[in-house]
Amino acid sequence: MAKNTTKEYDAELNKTIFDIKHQRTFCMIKPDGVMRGLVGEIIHRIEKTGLKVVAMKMLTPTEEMVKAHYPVNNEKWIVRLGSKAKSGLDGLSLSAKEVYGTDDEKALGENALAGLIQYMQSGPVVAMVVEGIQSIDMVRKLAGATLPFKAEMGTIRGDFSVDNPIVANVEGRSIHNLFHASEDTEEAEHEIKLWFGGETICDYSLGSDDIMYCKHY
Ligand code: IDP
Ligand code: MG
Repeated sequence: MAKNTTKEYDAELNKTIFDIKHQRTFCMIKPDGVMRGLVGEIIHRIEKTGLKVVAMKMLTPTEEMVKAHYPVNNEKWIVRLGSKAKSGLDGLSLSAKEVYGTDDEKALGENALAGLIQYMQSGPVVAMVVEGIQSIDMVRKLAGATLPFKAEMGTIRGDFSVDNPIVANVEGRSIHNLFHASEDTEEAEHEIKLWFGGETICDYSLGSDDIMYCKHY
């Protein structure tokens, strides 16, 4: 039977709720977001939901860090990048061969990855750890779809970017989509460790916690 008061929660359930409330994700304002002066706007959107920034820094990533950040040796992920490039042609009467010179998803993915590695080193980024209820999915929702021209209005990528893989790939660069967010728990753990390993993740309460939730942990 469902338990309906916090007093009834047993220790195990308490731990589950604690883990949900304190889920951590990694996100990053990419160089185009910083150079367009959107740092405050993007952080504001995260904070407005009730999620909490618990670590943050600005730096220009090295090639080594970018290659450690993205799964550059994962063929499945590279093919997925290629399929995203292809999906830029959806609804257009153009073929991948015509526009990109190939319709091979691995080749398209490798091409996109080369541009991505350059793009991520092209200026300072703001790296963050964000904590809160299902923060991984929440921050992905705030980000919007990878391809800006497909991202819903109301999302960071939808509201502030219009890039399209046809243009990006023909120009030999990455899609400029302002913002990165971990896709799942495995990515979040890897990225938090990579960018903030050995550094302090802050522990504090928000004033709004009292209003949003009934119980503190
Ligand atoms: P995500 O950032 O939404 O998680 P991923 O598929 O993990 O999307 O791709 C990583 C990044 O690679 C994207 O955010 C974007 O900057 C870039 N990218 C994705 N597809 C393409 C493409 O077709 N051409 C160029 N860059 C791309
Ligand atoms: Mg991704």
